[in-house]
Amino acid sequence: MKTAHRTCPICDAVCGLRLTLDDAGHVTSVKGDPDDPFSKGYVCPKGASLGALDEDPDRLRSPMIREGDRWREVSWEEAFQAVERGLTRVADAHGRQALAVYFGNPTFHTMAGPLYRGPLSQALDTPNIYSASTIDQMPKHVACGFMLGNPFAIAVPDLDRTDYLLVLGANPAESHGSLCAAPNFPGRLKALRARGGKLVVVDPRFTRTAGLADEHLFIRPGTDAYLLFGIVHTLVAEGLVSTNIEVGGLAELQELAADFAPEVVSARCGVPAGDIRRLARELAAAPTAAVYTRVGTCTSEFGTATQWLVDVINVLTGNFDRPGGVMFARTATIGPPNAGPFTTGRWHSRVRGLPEVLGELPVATLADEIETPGQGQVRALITVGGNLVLSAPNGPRLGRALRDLEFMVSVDPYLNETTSHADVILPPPRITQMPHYDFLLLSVTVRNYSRFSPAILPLEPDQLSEAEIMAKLALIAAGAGAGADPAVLDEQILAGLLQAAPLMGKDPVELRASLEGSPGPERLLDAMLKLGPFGLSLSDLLANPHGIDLGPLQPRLAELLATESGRVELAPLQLTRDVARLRARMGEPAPQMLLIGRRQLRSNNSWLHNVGALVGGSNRCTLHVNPADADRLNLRDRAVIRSATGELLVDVEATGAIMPGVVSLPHGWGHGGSTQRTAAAHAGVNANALTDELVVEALSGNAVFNAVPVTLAPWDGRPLEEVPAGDKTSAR
Ligand SMILES: Nc1nc2c(c(=O)[nH]1)N[C@H]1C(S)=C(S)[C@@H](COP(=O)(O)OP(=O)(O)OC[C@H]3O[C@@H](n4cnc5c(=O)[nH]c(N)nc54)[C@H](O)[C@@H]3O)O[C@H]1N2
Ligand SMILES: Nc1nc2c(c(=O)[nH]1)N[C@H]1C(S)=C(S)[C@@H](COP(=O)(O)OP(=O)(O)OC[C@H]3O[C@@H](n4cnc5c(=O)[nH]c(N)nc54)[C@H](O)[C@@H]3O)O[C@H]1N2
Ligand code: SF4
Ligand SMILES: [Mo]
Repeated sequence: MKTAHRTCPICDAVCGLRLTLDDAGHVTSVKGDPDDPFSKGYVCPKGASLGALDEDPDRLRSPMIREGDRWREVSWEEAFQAVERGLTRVADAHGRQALAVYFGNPTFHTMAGPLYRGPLSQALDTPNIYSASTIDQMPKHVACGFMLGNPFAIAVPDLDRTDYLLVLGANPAESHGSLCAAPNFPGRLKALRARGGKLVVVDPRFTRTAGLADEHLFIRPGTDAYLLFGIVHTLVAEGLVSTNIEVGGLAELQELAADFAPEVVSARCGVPAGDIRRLARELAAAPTAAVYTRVGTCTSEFGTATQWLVDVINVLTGNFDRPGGVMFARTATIGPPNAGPFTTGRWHSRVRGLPEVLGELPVATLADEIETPGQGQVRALITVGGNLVLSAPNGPRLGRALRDLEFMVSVDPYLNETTSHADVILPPPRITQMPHYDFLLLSVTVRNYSRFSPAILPLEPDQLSEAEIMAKLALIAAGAGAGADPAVLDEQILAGLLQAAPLMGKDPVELRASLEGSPGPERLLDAMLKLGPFGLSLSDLLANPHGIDLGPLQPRLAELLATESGRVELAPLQLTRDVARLRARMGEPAPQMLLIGRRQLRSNNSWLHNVGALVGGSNRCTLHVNPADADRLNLRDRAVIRSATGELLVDVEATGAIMPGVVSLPHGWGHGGSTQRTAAAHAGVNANALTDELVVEALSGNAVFNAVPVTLAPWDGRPLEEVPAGDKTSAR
C-alpha cells in the first residue's frame, strides 16, 4: 500500500487529492487531500474517479499507425519516423503553410502543454496555429489586451472577501470555475452568503449556482452586453461612478452608454429595467463587489464586448485590483515577458480573412482551410489533446474534412471521434505516471498558491512522457529528424528562461548550476520557480507535498498594466468600434427559439464519458425545454432539432429551470468512431452538429455556441435511419 498526493488535473479547480495505491500500482481510493491549504479536502465526483480514469482499459498503451481501417501497434521509433515522413512529404510538396496544429483543452492542464506548445508552433512555421482558446476564452484575452495592454492580465473575483458577487454566463457550482481557480467553489459561494454577502446569478437557466444564490435573473441568450451597458448607463446617470485607479476614456465611455438606458436594453435582454437599475445601485453601494463571467458569454456573438463591460463595471464601482473586488494572482513561477502593445490581425486566415489573435487563427475556420483548394491549403494536421469533432462548431463538417488530409498525427490517450482520422496516434502515459504543475491555472487562483506533484508511478520502458512526445514533434517539425534528442529542445528553452535571470537579480551561470529535478519539465519548473517572485524552488515544493499557501491576493495592477498611456483604458477604439454592431442589433426581432449549452457535474467536455461512474443518472445528453414550449410545440419524449448547419434527434427533458424560448443541450456527447466502449454505450448526440462555424465573434474569432437559432418539431416516429443520425448530420 502506498499513499500519494497530487493535484487533480481534470478541471480548473486545482484540488489536492490523496490517492491510495496497492503494491501492483492500482489506485484503490481517491479522496480530497485534507492537508492541502487551498482545497482543504474537497473533491468532486470526477476527481474521485481519477483512479478509474487512470486505469481505463480503453486507454492506448502504444503508439498506433493506421493502415486503411486497421490500426497497428508500433514502436515509438517507427511512429516518429512515420510522423517525420508525413510532415516532410506535405511540407516539401505544398510548403509549410500546409501544416497545421490544434492544441486542445488538456494542453492547458498538463506540464508539457505550456512548455512545448510555443516551440512546436514556432518550429512548424505556419500561420495555421489553432487551439481551444478560440472555442473558449479568446474574447477575454482580447478585452484585457486592449484595456490593460496585457492579454494575460486576467482578474479573478476575490471570492473569499467580496461582499457582492454578480455571476453571468458561468455555472461554477457545476463547472467548478474557470479563469478563476477556486477549489470548492460551491463552498466558497455558501461562505460568501454566510458572511452576509449577496450572490446574484444571471443565466437563461436556473442553474445549480442559481440555487445557491440570493437572486436569479433570466436573460435572453447572447444579450449580456446590453444588460451590462444598462448597468454602466445607470452608474453614470445616477452619479455612482467612483474609480479607485487611474483610467482613460471615461468621457467616451459615458457618451457611449447614453444610448443604453435600462428601459431601452430591457426589451432586448429580457431583464426588467427596474432590476437593471437595482443591480447597478447594489454594485455601487456594496462595500466591495465583483462581476464575474465565463463561457456562457465568451462563446456568444458579443463575447468581447461582454468581457470588456464586465471589467468596466468592476472599474467604475471602484473594485478593480482591490481586496473584495477583482484581483490578479501572483504565480510562484516567473510570468511571461510582456510582449509590448497588444494588437490582433497581424495575419489573416486564408479563406475567410479572419484576424490572428495571440498568434492563432480561429478553430471555426479550420474546416475551410482544409477543404478549400489553393496555395496554403492545410494538408497535414497535428492535434494534441483535442477532440475537434465533438468540441468545435460544426464538428461533423470538420470530421469529414479530416478525412481529406494527407497526413494527421494525434497526441492523445484515446482512439476517439477525432483521433480515429489520424494516421499516427502517440499516447501519453497514465495520469499517475505524469508529474503535474499548473503553469497556467495558478495565474488565476483566488489565493496565491503553489503545488507540485511528482509522478506517482514510473514510466514503463516502452513509454514516453508527454513532454518527450511534444518535444520530439517540435524537433521533427524543426527538421532535426525523428532521432533527435528531446534534451536538445529543453536546453534551448532553458537558455531562453535564463535570459531573464539578470532582470531578476540572478546570475545565469549560478542559477543554471543550482538547478535540480530530472531533465525536462521538472528542471524547467525549478528554473521558473527560482526566477519567480517568491524565491521558491522545486525542492521547496517537494518538501511541501500538500501545496504552499502564498497568502491572499495583493493589489498588483501596476506590474501588469502595459497600455501606452499607463492607465486602464475604458474605451479603447478597438473595443468601442464594436458598439455600432450592438446598436444595430438592438431593434432586430429575436429568433423564436435559441439553443445554448450546459456543463454537467460528472462530465468534462468530451473525454470522461468512458468512466462508468460518470455516465448515466442525471449525466445524460438531453435537450432541456421549458414546459410551455414543449406543450406549444407538442414535444414528447423525442424531438427533431434543426439549425442552419444540421439536425439531431434528441431526448426531450421538459423543465421549468430553462426560460421559455431557450433550449439547452450539453456538448461533448455524440460518441461514435471510438474505441471507448462505455462512452459508445452512452453515446448521446453531438451538440456541435447544430452550432454554426460561419458565425464567429467579430473581434476574437471565437466560436459562438450560445444563442444559436433553432427550430423544434415533434419526432414523427420514423425509424432512426430515416431521421439521419444526428451526430453524423450537418448540412454543410
Ligand atoms: N463538470 C464540468 N466542469 C467543467 C467542464 C465540463 O465540461 N464539465 N469544462 C471545463 C471547461 S473547458 C470550462 S471552459 C469551464 C467553463 O465553466 P463555466 O463558464 O462555468 O461553464 P458552464 O457551466 O457551461 O456555464 C455557462 C453558463 O452560461 C449559461 N449561458 C448560456 N448562454 C448564456 C448567455 O447568453 N448569457 C448568460 N448570462 N448565460 C448564458 C449557461 O446556461 C451556463 O449555465 O468548465 C470547466 N469545468
Ligand atoms: N457546443 C459547445 N461546444 C464547446 C463548448 C461549449 O460550451 N459548447 N465548450 C468549449 C470549451 S470551453 C472547450 S475548452 C473545448 C474543448 O475542446 P477540446 O479540447 O478539443 O476537447 P476535449 O473534449 O476537451 O478533448 C480533449 C482531448 O484530450 C484527450 N486527453 C485527455 N487527457 C489528455 C492528456 O493528458 N494528454 C493529451 N495529449 N490528451 C489528453 C482526450 O482523450 C480528448 O481527445 O470545447 C468547446 N466546445
Ligand atoms: S473540482 Fe475539478 S480539480 Fe477538483 S476534484 Fe473535481 S475535477 Fe478535480
Ligand atoms: Mo474550456
